Amino acid sequence: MKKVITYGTFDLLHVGHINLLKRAKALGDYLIVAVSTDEFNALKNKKAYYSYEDRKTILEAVKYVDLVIPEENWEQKIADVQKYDVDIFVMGHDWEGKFDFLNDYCEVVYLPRTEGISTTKIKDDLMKV
Ligand code: C2G
Repeated sequence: MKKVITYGTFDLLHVGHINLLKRAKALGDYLIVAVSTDEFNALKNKKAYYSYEDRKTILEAVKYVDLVIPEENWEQKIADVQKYDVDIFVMGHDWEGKFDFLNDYCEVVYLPRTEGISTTKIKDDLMKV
């Protein structure tokens, strides 16, 4: 079984996230999503609209996702890859190069982002309504 992992906040889930999750799953047989906790989001200077628990529940309902785990810090990725026996680490290409150190542990794949959509854009557009 080829296992894939990806990380993110995944707030206000949108087609950009779904496209990422769909392509990540297509690279293997089992997709793990590490969702940023509310505390870790604060470290990323992000304030999600949905709580960690709600973002976890929403992602667990996505057909491409097999397991959701908490992302609590920047340092957990190597341990996660080893703990879950991950073959491929996937992120959107806005992170290009940032996680190449994982190449010692698994394949690292950066996928093109979906243009024209982001959680920030959704929030900004709704402010204009
Ligand atoms: N994404 C995408 N297209 C978009 C928006 C997001 O492909 N239009 C991808 C991002 O590149 C990322 C994933 O969806 O791979 C989740 O995006 P965010 O929730 O914004 O994740 P981020 O805050 O970048 O957290 O340790 C890694 C961090 O936790 C990543």
